[in-house]
Amino acid sequence: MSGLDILCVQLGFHEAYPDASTLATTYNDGIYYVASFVQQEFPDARVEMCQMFWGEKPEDFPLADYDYILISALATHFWSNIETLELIQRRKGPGCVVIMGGPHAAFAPYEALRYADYAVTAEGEIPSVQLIRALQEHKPVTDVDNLAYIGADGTLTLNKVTRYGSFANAINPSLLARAPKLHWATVSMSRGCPFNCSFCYAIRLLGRRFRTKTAQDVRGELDAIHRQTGCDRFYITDLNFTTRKDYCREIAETFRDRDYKFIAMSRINHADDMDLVLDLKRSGFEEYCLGVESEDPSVLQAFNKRVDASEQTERLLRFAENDIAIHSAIIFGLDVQDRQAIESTAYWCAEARIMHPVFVCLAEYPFQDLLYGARQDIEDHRIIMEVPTYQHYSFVGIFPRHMRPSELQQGILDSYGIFFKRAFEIERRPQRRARLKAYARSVERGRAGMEQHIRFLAELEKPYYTASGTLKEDLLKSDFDSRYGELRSWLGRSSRRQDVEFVKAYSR
Ligand code: B12
Ligand code: SF4
Repeated sequence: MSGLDILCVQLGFHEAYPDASTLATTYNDGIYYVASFVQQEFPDARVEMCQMFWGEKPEDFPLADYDYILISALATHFWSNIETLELIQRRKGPGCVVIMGGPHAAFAPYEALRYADYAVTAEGEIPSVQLIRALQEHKPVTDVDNLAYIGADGTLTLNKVTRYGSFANAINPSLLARAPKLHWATVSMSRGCPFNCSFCYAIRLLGRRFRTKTAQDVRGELDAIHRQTGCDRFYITDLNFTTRKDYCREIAETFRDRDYKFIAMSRINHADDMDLVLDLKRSGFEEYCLGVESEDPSVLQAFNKRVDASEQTERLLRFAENDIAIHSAIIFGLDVQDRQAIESTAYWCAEARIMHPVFVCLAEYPFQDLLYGARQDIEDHRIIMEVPTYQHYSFVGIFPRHMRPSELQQGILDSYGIFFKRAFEIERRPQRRARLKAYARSVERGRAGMEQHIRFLAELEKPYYTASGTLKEDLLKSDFDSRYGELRSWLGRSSRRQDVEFVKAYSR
């Protein structure tokens, strides 16, 4: 398979709706793992990367010359770059195959396939290689794992879901050769998470089996990225990094002699083993992104979080006392959360000394139950899709039953004010106050987008709420049905909801 020309594209954010949180990353690692693996399996291929997060544009690449164009996107990236996707369609060579992967292709393959020949609906390395091989050898694609495409009969075809046992893939640092100064380099050390939180789309992408790379391989990978980019801060994208304590100890030991800093994702129970937290801290693990979600027991129960709400505050305070900075998404939008509940949760975040709460709106994809037999709490008709703010959680993307979407968005915006006011009263340590100030600045950068979204929502919601602010659900549903009824019937013909093996593999 010599001489293949392959372009990998990461679609970027809409300029009016940036990801302004302190965690905004400088690249998403998924496409880099796919590109690195493809390069490794096809050593004679020329694999290039176009990173729109850094301002690179597909039109600056010789689009007509590529045999394959691989595109990665979240929903917000997809709907913010329709023009770019159309441009790729126009300018690509006649034989070029477009493959789309990442979260949006996984959860809305029917949208991805408007601009791509194939969509990959879960882990992408092995399927990409299987697909390119099959196409190069003129073989059928029916056996390619995790693949979605429009079959000869015009229906959406969903191939089998495969969860892989181990993975030893590393980012090829040459793909980062044009990187600007990175504030984080994103990498994965493990994949999968054994929990099963109701809203979690992550386990649908990467599975519930927890698998790790060897600590030595991780060290080699990070050192190579550091040599290439100079970056010594790593964002570990693992779904639940602290799943296995022995692995954490090994990683801590492996990086003891390095001067790297890490942020990792974990669950709040990590606070129960302060010995491990401090051991990791000695190797640079000073920040965590925790799935706190709420302090409200009814919210936690609704999400199947399996944590004791009464211990949330104490555990968070333990992190603060040990100078560990906690980031967390705080989810609003459930029926039990009225304005008063939103305000007290925002205040509680400061009291519990979370350093970077991100107030977000509950979000879901439509048709997940229909297509995959997956749990879906928000009905199709209540989801606001096909806009640049789609699944960008800082922006309300649902029609709540108990308040207008614009009110919820206002509540999200006001939560930051409530949080910062109380946090500055509580935090005395200069380093923590400086962090809070920096965070307040990054939140400010997102304000214009939120205000713009409030205006958008206020127009959109007008027909659908009574004067007292209750959702006119029948009207909303009948409008949705007339708009998407045909799409739903078409998707219904591909539904895997009754396919027991498929459903089991999809959620596990
Ligand atoms: C870690 C994480 C973060 C981190 C870091 C993200 C990063 N890498 O830059 C933080 C906290 C910063 C973050 C922020 C956001 N995130 Co996030 N995040 C995740 C999480 C938990 C893991 C992502 C990850 O990197 N995994 C490891 C890599 C290896 O997996 P991967 O990216 O999925 O890639 C694999 C496959 O998808 C596939 N693949 C990917 N691209 C391609 C391309 C091709 C061509 C092919 C064939 C395959 C393929 O192959 C890859 C390797 O197997 C996911 C859930 C998940 N994926 O499991 C959510 C997730 C991706 N995030 C999500 C969202 C919405 C966001 C935000 C927009 C939140 C917000 N502000 O509203 C921001 C956007 C930031 C950004 N830079 O894009 C949503 C996306 C929903 C959607 N469909 O659009 C997800 C799915 C969360 C969820 N609902 O479960 N996130
Ligand atoms: S702990 Fe996190 S990654 Fe695991 S299922 Fe729950 S939300 Fe998903």
